[in-house]
Amino acid sequence: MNDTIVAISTPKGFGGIGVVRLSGPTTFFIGQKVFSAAVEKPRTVYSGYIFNPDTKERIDTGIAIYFKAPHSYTGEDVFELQMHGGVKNLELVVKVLIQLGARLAERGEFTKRAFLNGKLDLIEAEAIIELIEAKTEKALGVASGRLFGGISDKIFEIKKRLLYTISAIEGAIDFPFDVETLNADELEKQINGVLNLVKSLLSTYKAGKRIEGGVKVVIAGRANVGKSTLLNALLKFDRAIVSEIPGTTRDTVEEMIDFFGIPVRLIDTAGVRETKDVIEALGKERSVKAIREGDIILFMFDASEMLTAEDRKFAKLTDGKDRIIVLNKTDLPAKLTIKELKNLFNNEDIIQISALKKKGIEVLEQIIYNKILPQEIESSLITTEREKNCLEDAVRHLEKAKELVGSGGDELVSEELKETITLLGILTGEEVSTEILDTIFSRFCIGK
Ligand SMILES: Nc1nc2c(ncn2[C@@H]2O[C@H](COP(=O)(O)OP(=O)(O)O)[C@@H](O)[C@H]2O)c(=O)[nH]1
Ligand SMILES: [Mg+2]
Repeated sequence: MNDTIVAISTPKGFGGIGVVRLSGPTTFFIGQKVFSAAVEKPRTVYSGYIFNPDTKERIDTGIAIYFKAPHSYTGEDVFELQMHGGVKNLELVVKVLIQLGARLAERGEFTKRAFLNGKLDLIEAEAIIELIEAKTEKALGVASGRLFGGISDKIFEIKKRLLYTISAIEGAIDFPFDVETLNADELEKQINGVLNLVKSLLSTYKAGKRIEGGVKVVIAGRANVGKSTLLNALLKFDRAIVSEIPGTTRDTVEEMIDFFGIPVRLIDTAGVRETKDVIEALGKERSVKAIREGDIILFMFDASEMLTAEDRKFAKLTDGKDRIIVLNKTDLPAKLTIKELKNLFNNEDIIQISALKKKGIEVLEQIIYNKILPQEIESSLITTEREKNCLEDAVRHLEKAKELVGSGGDELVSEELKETITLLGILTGEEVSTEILDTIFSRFCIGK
């Protein structure tokens, strides 16, 4: 990190304020060169104008703040120029700073430097992007919990307990007469304690992923059962085209909604109908894909019609998925009863609605919510697959360690516990590879 990076840190567009940020060794030298007032002290606001030192051309007025290493976001020298929130003025200032020797920052490079300088761990760094991208208040809450160390503290506690156990085992191995040995029962108890902590963290993944990443709820069923009508009822405004002619929903229609705090992508699929119509066939393919990729399927039936072969085809398509059976058009005389459906879908949630008359929608919403988040959510959740994989590997090593207790090979137990510590180190980023780092920080925007 021996070069100085620069980027516009505010979103591209017109706004009240725009910020250009520099970080790296020559930051102060370069920043001061383009700013009219002498920036004498760090962490102090100076007002002045920004200019091109070569041409003496004034670009904008604004304020400058200098953060001296290590007391900055990145842990390096940082210089911030706050100007008017235009596009061209900010771009020109960046151009001038690049001419003075700075380099345009890569995506997430400021945060990457902060991580590499120990300002935050990898979980906290990832929480920053989750916070920026949060689509609902619940998602924001999860991201802030992680940013403020909710997960990192738990990992630290787990590591501390593992180190204690390892030192007890190894002390007993190296100094058998001086150190009280841990008997097998005590050792197993300690490993179990850690195992439970890791497992409880792991169990937060489904909720964490769903709240942070969102949930795909797919409305499926044969043509004309009322899928588009239900989509509109759930969206609370008319979005999809509703028509009496079967097969009018040609494509999948998607809409992102804030579903009681959870970012939900609602997807209305076209009916899977045997047809020569090319567009409809295309829609059909997409709907099969949507069902496959959906987290939760609302599988709809028409109460005013007998079951058809097509309904049964859908039953196959949605089998094994997390689904809710929805019996629609219950305002019409019944030809398909809930009893018949119950026989077909034993032990599954079946709910009766009238999408058109908006009856039963609130109950359906409650059931969808419970399907998305079956348990009360905890305060600290893991949200990424990377975290999940690390913790799953940790569980495997801890279970192996437990098996080895009492076999006389305490060194082997200790080895497994050390492996667990390594995995936790990967999780918080102490032992992480550059490839993983690059993948994580490339998700960020430039200037962050
Ligand atoms: N009576 C009644 N008609 C409905 C209901 N839901 C949908 N419909 C009608 O059924 C027809 C097909 O609905 P649509 O939403 O386009 O079905 P899709 O093909 O599954 O998307 C339209 O004429 C809707 O007005 C309902 O609950 N009751
Ligand atoms: Mg439709």
